Amino acid sequence: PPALVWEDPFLLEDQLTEDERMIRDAARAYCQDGLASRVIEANRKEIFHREIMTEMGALGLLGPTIPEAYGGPGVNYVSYGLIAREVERIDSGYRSAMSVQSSLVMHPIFAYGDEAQRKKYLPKLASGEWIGCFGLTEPDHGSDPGGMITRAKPVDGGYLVSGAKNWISNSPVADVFVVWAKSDAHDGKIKGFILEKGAKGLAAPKIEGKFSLRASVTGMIQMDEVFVPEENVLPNVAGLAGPFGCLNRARYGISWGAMGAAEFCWRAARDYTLERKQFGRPLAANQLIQKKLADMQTEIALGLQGCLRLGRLMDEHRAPAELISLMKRNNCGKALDIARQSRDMHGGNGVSDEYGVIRHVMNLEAVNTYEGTHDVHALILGRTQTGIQAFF
Ligand code: TGC
Ligand code: FAD
Repeated sequence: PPALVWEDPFLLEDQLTEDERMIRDAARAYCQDGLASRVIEANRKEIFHREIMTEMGALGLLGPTIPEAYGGPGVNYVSYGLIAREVERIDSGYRSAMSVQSSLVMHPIFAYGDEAQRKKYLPKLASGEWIGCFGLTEPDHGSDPGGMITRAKPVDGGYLVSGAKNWISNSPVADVFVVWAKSDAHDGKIKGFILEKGAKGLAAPKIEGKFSLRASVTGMIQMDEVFVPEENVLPNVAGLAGPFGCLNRARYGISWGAMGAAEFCWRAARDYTLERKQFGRPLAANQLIQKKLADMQTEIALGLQGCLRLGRLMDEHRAPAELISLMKRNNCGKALDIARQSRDMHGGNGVSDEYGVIRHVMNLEAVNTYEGTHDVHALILGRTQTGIQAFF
């Protein structure tokens, strides 16, 4: 019988096209050579290295699915997922900065914007010259964004937007803010507004004391009657379907990304326990250790296979939102478990940032919470199979 390739039990590699492998290899090379060396300092000192965005832009990692006419490379969703996996293998904070830019800022401008908006914003976001952020969550409305209180009131030539958004990736360094607000001119429906840095009444203070995703910057968006001209309203969407159309794509990328982080932790646990001797033999010689390695291998292999299938369905426009919830929920939860186990298997060294796993544990706590918490995705899945709404 054929031998198992322990690193890749389902031979995922065989299921990728040559183009997909090339894109993955280019992303991997940049991540291993360009990102890995900066991440310990970035995490320790909470530094967001701004130039990472222009480096990623130059390689076509920002807005990978956006067509070339708007500055993107126009690759498929499987490739986007493979990129997210490589970036998050290094750090979820870097993947966060990238996926907000790609799925939550470029995607809505591309999908819901008009031609002038696409031409104005997308090329500069694709190159990383501009950084974008996405404001949906509010201090009092996280899992229930439909309850938001941010409002847009019509005035001559545009709108005055007032309200506050909380826990917004990239906001303190953002040039472009995609903000979701209830619009008085649209029967109170949620509309997307593009705000620009420097607008009067707009502030984006950093959230201090964040012990997760420290290599990515997170802040608030405070808006006090910020004037937004009519041409900066996203014309082609209204209602929660707008932000959720973006979240579907970001959640999909996170499913792959979380597996990248999990793979790092699994491989680190294997290497460490093979190397480290206690009681006169390698830790890896113990049954308890091998069981943990087997569990990690199994969950990662299944998780990646699920991601690939979901990516193929996305590329065929056949992916239901609830399937994205299933993968986001499963892979984030499993990655967090794997990171915690790996941390444990590293003993005392596991709490040192030199080994990387404690950073992944800290990061994955936020990844398991944002873009819909683990439990909120369970409620989405429960609703689909019972027909019963259990949110309230
Ligand atoms: P519900 O009644 O379910 O739906 C309201 C309207 O929205 C539509 N919709 C979707 N459309 C497309 N894709 C989806 N996944 C959709 N989910 C809902 C739905 O069809 C309906 O449309 P319409 O036209 O009929 O009005 O709404 P609900 O208020 O009961 O919502 C409940 C719930 C839990 C599903 C939802 O609100 C939810 O998913 N909550 C989680 C919130 C969340 O994910 N926030 C993310 C903020 S952004 C972020 O975290 C970025 S971190 C990024 C990083 O740094 O990487
Ligand atoms: P809550 O909604 O208050 O939830 C608290 C707890 O209650 C959770 O365990 C949840 O599962 C549970 N819960 C909630 N409702 C129910 C229910 N009906 N039944 C059972 N349990 C329930 N948002 C953005 O808009 N843009 C961003 O760029 C962004 N970036 C982020 C970056 C970071 C680092 C973090 C931490 C968050 C970010 N978020 C962003 C916000 C994120 O999406 C929210 O934190 C998330 O949706 C959860 O909302 P909440 O924090 O208000 O928690």
